[in-house]
Amino acid sequence: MKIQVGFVQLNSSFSGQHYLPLATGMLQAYAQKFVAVPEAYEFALPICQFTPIDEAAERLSDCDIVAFSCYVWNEQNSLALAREYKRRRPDGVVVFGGPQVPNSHKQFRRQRSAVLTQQELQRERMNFTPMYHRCHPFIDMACHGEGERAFTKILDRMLVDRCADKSSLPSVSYVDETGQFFFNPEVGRMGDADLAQAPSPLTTGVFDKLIEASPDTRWILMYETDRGCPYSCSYCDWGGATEDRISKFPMEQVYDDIMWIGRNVPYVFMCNANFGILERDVQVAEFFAEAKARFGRLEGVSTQNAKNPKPHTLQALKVLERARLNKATVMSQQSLNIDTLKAVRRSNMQLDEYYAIQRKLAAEGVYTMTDLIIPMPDETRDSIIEGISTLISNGQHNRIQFNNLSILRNTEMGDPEYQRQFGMQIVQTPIINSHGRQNDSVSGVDEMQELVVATASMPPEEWRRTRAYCWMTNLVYFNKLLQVPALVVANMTGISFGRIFESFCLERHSGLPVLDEINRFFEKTALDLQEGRGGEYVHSSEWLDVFWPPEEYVFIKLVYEDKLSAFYDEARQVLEDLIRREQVDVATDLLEQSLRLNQSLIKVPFQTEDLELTLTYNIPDFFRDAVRGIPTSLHPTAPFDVIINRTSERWQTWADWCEKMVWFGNRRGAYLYGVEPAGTEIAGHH
Ligand code: B12
Ligand code: SF4
Repeated sequence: MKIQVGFVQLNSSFSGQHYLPLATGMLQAYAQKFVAVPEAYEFALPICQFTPIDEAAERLSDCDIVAFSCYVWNEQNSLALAREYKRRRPDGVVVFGGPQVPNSHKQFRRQRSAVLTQQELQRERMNFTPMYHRCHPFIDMACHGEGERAFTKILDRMLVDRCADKSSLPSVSYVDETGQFFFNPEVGRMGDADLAQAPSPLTTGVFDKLIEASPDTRWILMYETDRGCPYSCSYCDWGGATEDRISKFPMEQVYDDIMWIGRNVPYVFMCNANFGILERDVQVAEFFAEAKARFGRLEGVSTQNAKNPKPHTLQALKVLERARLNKATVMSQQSLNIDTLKAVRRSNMQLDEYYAIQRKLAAEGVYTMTDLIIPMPDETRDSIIEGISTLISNGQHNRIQFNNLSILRNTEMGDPEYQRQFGMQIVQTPIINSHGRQNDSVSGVDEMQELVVATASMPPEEWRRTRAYCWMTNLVYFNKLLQVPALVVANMTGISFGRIFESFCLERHSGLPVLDEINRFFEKTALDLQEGRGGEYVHSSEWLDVFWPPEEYVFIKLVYEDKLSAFYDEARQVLEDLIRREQVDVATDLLEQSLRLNQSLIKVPFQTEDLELTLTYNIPDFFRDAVRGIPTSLHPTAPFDVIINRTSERWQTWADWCEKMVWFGNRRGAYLYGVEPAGTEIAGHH
C-alpha cells in the first residue's frame, strides 16, 4: 500500500479568482524528486479553497499524512480541519508549516544571536511554540522555516515508522508521548546551489491535475524568482527569511516558468521581497513582457519593489510598465519619522535616493503608490501629517495607502515585550478583504487578525483622529476631489499639504453639513475598529455588495446622493477660512476656478453632454506639470475655454460605475476625465 499524502493550503478567493497553492506545490515537487523511494507515495489533489470542514475532512480521510500550510488568513480553518481529520483518522499524521506557526527562536536568530542567554530563554515568547503544541494536541509536528528538505525527510520517515520517532527530523517541534517538548535543530535556508536543484511545481506538472480537476476555477499565481530579504523590519516576516541572504532560482528555470505562466494564468503576484534589487530582475521583467507578447494571456504582474531602488530597479519597472503589466508600483515607505524608523529597524532606508527615484518614475509616467503604516512605534499624529506633506512635495500625487499595523507572528513586533515597550494596544478584528464579499467565509469559521489601535506616542483618541485624518487625505487628495485646489493653495501660499487636509477634519459640528457628516462617519468607523466592533472596510449591500475602503465609500455616497455641488461649496469655505487664518493670499477667482475645474473633471455617471469652462489662469497646464513633478507656476492668462469630454467614457449603471470607475480606477487615481480608465482589479489587492 502506498502512503497517501494530503496537502491543505487554504487561499481566499479574490473576485472569483484563486491562487494556485505555491508552498505545498513546492513541497510536493521537491519531495517527488528527492524522497528515497518515490514510488512509495501517492499525492492527493490539494485542498486549496475554503470548504465546509466536514466536506474537507471527508476528502482527506484516505490520507496517511496531511501537510497544512498555515498563514494568518487560514489558521482557524486549518486548525478546525486538522482537528476533524485527526478525529476521523487517529492514526493519521498531521504536519503544520508556514509563517503562522510560532517559532520561539526566531526573533533571536534575526539578531544573529546563535546561542540564547539564560535571560532570553526565560522570555515570554519562548513559550509560544510549546504552548501551540499543548493547545493543539492533534498536530503531530510543526515544521519551521523553509519546508522542502524538512518535509522530504518527514516523508522518508513515514516509510520507516510512520514518524513515531521524530528525533532525527530537522526543523520540527513536537511533544512526545511522555508530554516532553522538543525543538529539533533547523536545517537552514537553501542557497543558490540548492534552489538550482529544487524543481518548479509549474513545469513539473504538479498543478496540472488540479487545473484539470477544476476547469471552472479562474487560477492566478503567486511566484518567486528569489527568496530572502536583507532588511529586518520589526513588523515583518517576509517569507520567514528577513535579515538574511537572497537566494536565487536559476534563470533558465525562471524563463521556463514565466513561459508556463504566459500560457496558463492572467495575473501574477511576485513573492520577491525586493523586486528590482538584483540586476537580473530587468531580464525577469523582459521574460514577462515576452510571455505576454507570445501568448496574449497575461494581464498584470504585481511586485513589491526594492526598498533602496537602484537604476536597474527603475529599468525593470519601466519594462513592466511598457508591456502594460505594471499594476501600480508600490513604494514601501511605511514611515518617514526618524525615531520610528529606528524603532522598527528601518533606518537604513535611503530616503533621498527613494525620492529621486519616485520623481523619475512620476516624470516617466510610471504609476507608483506609497505605503505608510499606522500607528508605528514612536509615530505621532503630527509626524504622520508631516510625512504626508513630505511625500506629496516629493512627487507622490497618485496614492498613499495607509495600512493598519497588524501584528504578525514570528516578527520582532510579535514579542509581548516589544509591544509593552511601545505601549501598543491591540484588538482582534476579522480579516476582511477590500472589495471582498460578505459571504467569503464558506466554512463558518472566521479568521482573525491583531491590529494595533493605539501606542504610547499615539493614545487611543489620537489614533482615531489620525485614522480619520488619513481617510480624509485619501478622499480629498488621492481620490482627486480637491487635488487641483490643494495644489493651487500649496503653490500660492506655501501652506503644507498636511495642513490643508487638516482643515477638512472638523472636530466639532461646523455648520457645514456635508463635511460634518463625512467627519462623523470617519470618526465612527475609527471608533468601531478600535473597539473591535467593525472591520477595516465598510460593507454596502447597495453598491456591489462588497466591503469598501471608507474613503471610497464616502466618495460613492457623495455622488450617489447628489451632494457633490454642496461639497464643493463647503470646501471653498474651508479653504477661504484657512487662507484667512494663515494670513496669506490667493485670488478669489483663482480659487473659484480651481474648484470648478476640479468638480467638472470628476468622472460621474450618466453624463449626456461635454462641458465647457472659461478660465483666466493657466490651471490645466499647472496641474498637469505639478502632478508629473515638472517645475511650474500659476499665472493669469487671457480668457480661454477648456472643453471637458464627459461623454466618451460611460457607465451604464451605478454598479458599473462603482466597479469600473471607483474600484478599478482607485489604484491609478483615474477619477478625473483625461486620465485613462484602469484595467480590471482583483479584490483584496491594492
Ligand atoms: C502571495 C502573498 C499574498 C497574496 C495571496 C494570499 C492568498 N490568500 O493566497 C495576497 C497579495 C492576496 C496577500 C494578502 C495578504 N497577505 Co500576504 N503574502 C504573500 C507572499 C508574498 C507570498 C506567500 C508565498 O506563497 N510565498 C512562497 C512560498 C513558497 O513560501 P512560504 O509561503 O514561506 O512557504 C515556505 C515555508 O513557509 C514552508 N511551508 C509553508 N507551508 C508549509 C507547510 C508544511 C507542512 C511545511 C512542512 C512547510 C511549509 O515551506 C515553504 C517553501 O519553503 C508572502 C511573503 C512571502 N514572500 O512569503 C506574504 C505573506 C504570506 N502575507 C502576509 C499577510 C499578513 C497578508 C495579509 C493579511 C496582509 C493584509 N493585512 O492585508 C493579506 C491576507 C489576504 C487574505 N485574506 O488572503 C504575511 C503572513 C504572515 C503570517 N503569519 O501568515 C506574509 C508572510 C508577508 C509578511 N508581511 O510577513 N498575500
Ligand atoms: S518590510 Fe520589506 S524590507 Fe522590511 S523586512 Fe519585510 S520584506 Fe524586507
